[in-house]
Amino acid sequence: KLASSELGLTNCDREPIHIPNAIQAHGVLLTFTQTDLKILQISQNCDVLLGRSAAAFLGQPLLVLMAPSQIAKIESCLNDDFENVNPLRLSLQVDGKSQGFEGILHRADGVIVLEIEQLAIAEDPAQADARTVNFFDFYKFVKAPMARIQNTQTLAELAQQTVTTIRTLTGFDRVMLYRFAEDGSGNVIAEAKADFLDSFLGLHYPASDIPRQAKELYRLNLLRIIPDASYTPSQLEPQLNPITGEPLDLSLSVLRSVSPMHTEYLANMGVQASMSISLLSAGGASPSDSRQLWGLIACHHDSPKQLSYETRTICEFLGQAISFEVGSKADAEDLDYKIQLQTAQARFINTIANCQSLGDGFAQNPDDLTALVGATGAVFCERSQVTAFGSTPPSASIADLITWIDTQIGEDAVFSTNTLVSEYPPMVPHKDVASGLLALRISRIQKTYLLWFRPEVLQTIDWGGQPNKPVEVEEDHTLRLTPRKSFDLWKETVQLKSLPWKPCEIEAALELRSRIIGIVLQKADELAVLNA
Ligand code: BLA
Repeated sequence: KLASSELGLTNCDREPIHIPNAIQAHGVLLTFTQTDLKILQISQNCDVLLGRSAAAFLGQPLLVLMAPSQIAKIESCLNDDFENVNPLRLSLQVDGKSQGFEGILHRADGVIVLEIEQLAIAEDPAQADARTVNFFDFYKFVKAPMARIQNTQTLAELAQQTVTTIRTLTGFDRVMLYRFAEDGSGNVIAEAKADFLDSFLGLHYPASDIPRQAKELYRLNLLRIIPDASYTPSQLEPQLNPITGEPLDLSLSVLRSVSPMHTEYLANMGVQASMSISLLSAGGASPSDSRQLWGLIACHHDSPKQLSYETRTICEFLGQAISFEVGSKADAEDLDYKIQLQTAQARFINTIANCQSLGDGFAQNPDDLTALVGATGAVFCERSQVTAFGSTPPSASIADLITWIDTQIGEDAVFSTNTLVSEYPPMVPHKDVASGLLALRISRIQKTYLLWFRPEVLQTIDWGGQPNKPVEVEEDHTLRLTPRKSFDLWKETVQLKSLPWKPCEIEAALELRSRIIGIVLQKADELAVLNA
């Protein structure tokens, strides 16, 4: 196990955050055996929250803690899952007074884990009648928000409606929707926040801010809550699970202690409480094609904040429903984009079919020429005649570029890269227009080429709000543990790169090539007939 002093920015992925041997201090965790309900491990803060030290519980039957009727409830679920009993309403004697708690059960490493939390008494909309929440109450809380969410048309509207809904329901100061990209980085695509906070909208952050193993836990456990990030962790006693001799796997625990890297991050942001709701993608039909973490609804509060089990369940439920909506809206937007490419292509083919030469055709409809693959500039080159449209590197640099492209291009006559300037240094001065290149060779003999260009990512991202000053940090802070510094780190990772070319854009280029060849051949036939 890594000690916290050994943790750094380079080994975040290796911190075993599922076995911290400790929990957050607002609740008590204990484990017991399934066969005789004897207590095996308990967190040391039982003396504060339950009024008795660990020694009073260890080795004892559950009866030391709760009434026989409650034990009977647990026993009724021993061979099943605990969904029907969660949360257990516990009324416990603490220092001679009766106190209300919520108990949450799950299984881990061959034992049963019971997590006990004090009833939340915050301003919690779901709280009023949550004590006796039943199906109808639950339905009441999710019905209207779901209808509003389902009525949205675009992904952007859906994301905005989602953060507004979650903020109304929970009262967090800030609620954001993060979307993960293929490379594990992410960005804030929607935000609902209190007026006194600066906006994080449009901010991008690198993959390392939510390391791989943390994402894996958020895939298994759909809601993560940190009610008070300045807590002192409470150790489990004994440290190892007596049955396995190993640390207890806390992957599914709601109280799991937070990585010190992350508590520092929260502290640097001035955030005291946080909650994240997982959004998963649909996943494929085969078991290996499992559901991936698509994004997170991330919530912040500048003072400690706890939510009742019911409100958390409602949030988790909404998260699952939103996952489905988000997935279908994202697919629909992909489809819309493909249709847009096809439409541009159809119009473009039509233009060139009616022109004397390819060059004329390109000159007549340069907008569709670039739109057809989502580029910002294009160059048509025939023999050494260069015609440029939109934002491109200077014509004088094209001949050398094509000589280099000839060494890269494959049998399929297409070559694409989103790191042109690092692969071909002469383009460095032109990175603002040509960080990405999609090249098509139409005819090797005629030396006919079509090149499309894209600018560096940093020029193209939509800055949404004003991510310029999300948080102020001391200059001497050595670790990059704030969204502000993360954003700088993310900028480093995308420097000299363009947005990647999508498979559908590369296909559109290849399709264009075969259509052009078709038109050229047809024109040649017509000429041959005329000349005969
Ligand atoms: C967890 N990091 C998280 C979580 C978020 C972020 C949302 C989920 C937990 C939560 O809800 O609080 C990241 N939060 C952000 C970002 C913004 C934000 C990017 O508000 C931007 C606005 N984190 C780091 C580095 C490491 C790291 C460098 O920045 C590792 C060295 C680790 N982040 C880390 C770990 C977790 C985490 C380990 C899991 C915490 C846990 O569940 O125990």
